[in-house]
Order: sequence, then structure tokens, then C-alpha cells
Amino acid sequence: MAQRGLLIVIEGCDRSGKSTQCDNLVKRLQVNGVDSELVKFPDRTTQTGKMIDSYLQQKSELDDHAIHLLFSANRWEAMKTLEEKLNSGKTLIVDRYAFSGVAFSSAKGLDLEWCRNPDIGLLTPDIVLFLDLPIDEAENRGGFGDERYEKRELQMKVRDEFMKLKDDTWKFIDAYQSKESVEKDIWETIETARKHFEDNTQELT
Ligand code: T5A
Ligand code: NA
Repeated sequence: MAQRGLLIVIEGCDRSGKSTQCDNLVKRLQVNGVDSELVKFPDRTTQTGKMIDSYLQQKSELDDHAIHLLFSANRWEAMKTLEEKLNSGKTLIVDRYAFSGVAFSSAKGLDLEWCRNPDIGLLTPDIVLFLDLPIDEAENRGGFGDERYEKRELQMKVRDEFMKLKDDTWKFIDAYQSKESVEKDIWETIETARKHFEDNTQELT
């Protein structure tokens, strides 16, 4: 049986470069012979994703609890497929995950523990890369301000909430650098992590 793939999550505030770096990482892993695939949350293509997309684009209103549960449901509906892919040996690069879910909703004022509950039982990431970018710089980047949560005060609170969620699977990446430098830091971090997981697997067998 193939060795299980890694579940690598990329998190960070809006415009920190997550999608840019997720794309780069998947390509670079593939070039290096690692079977890997991109996953993005919210997945705006599903039924829940369409409701989320409409809400984010401010075309519809939803109660804060209701949208929180939709974001979680949007992850749950993908879990079985993602688990099968990991078990078949595929490494998954995930653009946002439950950390975003909890950080954004608690920044809006919902209770942190309440926010955590619906995501309990989701697949646990092997590594979380947090792209850290000053809000001032995020505001200067293309497209900031178009969607519902892209407001300075909220983004500051989101960052504080993210910091309450970190554990020892988190690696901080300085996102206030050129795209190439951020890519280099991410690659070095991932290579170290992959080696660590390989060594530990060998110890177990
Ligand atoms: N949300 C999400 C919840 O409330 N609950 C949840 O459970 C989840 C999963 C949409 C919103 O949903 C919220 C959080 C969000 O507010 P999304 O679809 O991931 O989430 O958001 P997007 O708008 O797609 O992505 P972001 O705004 O977060 O941007 P990224 O992916 O961090 O940044 P990226 O790579 O698109 O880059 C942004 C711009 O900066 C440039 C890029 O070219 C681009 O123009 N850029 C750089 N410029 C200079 N230097 C660099 N190093 C750069 N890297 C990128
Ligand atoms: Na993105």
C-alpha cells in the first residue's frame, strides 16, 4: 500500500498570498515527483459553496451562526474524498481550512469554543503554514476591499484570533517578501517537514 500523503494547510489573513503560493507549491511538488493536488476552501462550486460565494460577494445576508455552519459543512462534504486521496498516497495542499472558519467568525464576535465545535473531527493537518503579512501591505495588494471581510479593523481582529489557534504544527512564513522569496521559504519548510515525516515512518516500520 502507498504511504499516506501529507495534509498541508496554508493559512493567513486576506491577500497574504495564499493562493499564489498554493499553486506554486503544488507545481513544485509535482516537478519533484510528489503526487500532489490543490484543494481550496471555501469550495465555491458546491451547493453550500454557492451560498457562501453569494454571501461573500455581499449579494445575500445570512445570520453569523448560519454562515459559520455553512463554511464548516463545505469542508465536511469534501472529507471522504480527501481522506481517500491521502490514503492513496496523494499529498494535499489546502488553501484555507477550519482555522479560517474559526478566526473569521470569532473575530465577528461569536464565541470561540462555539466556533470550534462544528469542525471537530475533520482531518488533522500534518503542517500549517501561516503566511504572515502586515495589514498595511495587504491593503496595497490587488483586489483588497472587494469582498465582505476585507476591512482593516476586521482583519486585525482575525489575526488575533488566528494566534489563539496556533499549535506546534504551525510554521510562520514571512509573507512580506517577493513572491520568489516566500516560495523559497515555504519550500525549505516543506522539505524539512517531509524529511521528518519520512524518518518517523521508517522508525515505525
Ligand atoms: N472564510 C473562509 C471564512 O470566513 N470562513 C471559512 O471557513 C473560510 C474557509 C474568502 C473569504 O472567506 C473567509 C475568509 C475570506 O475573507 P478566499 O476565497 O480564500 O476566502 O479568499 P480569496 O479572496 O481567494 O483570497 P485572499 O484574499 O485571502 O488572497 P490570498 O489567496 O491570500 O492572496 P493571493 O495569492 O490571491 O494574492 C493577492 C494579491 O497579492 C499579490 C497577488 O498577485 C494578488 O494580486 N501577491 C503579492 N504581491 C506582492 N508580493 C507578494 N509576495 C505577493 N503574493 C501575492
Ligand atoms: Na485566495
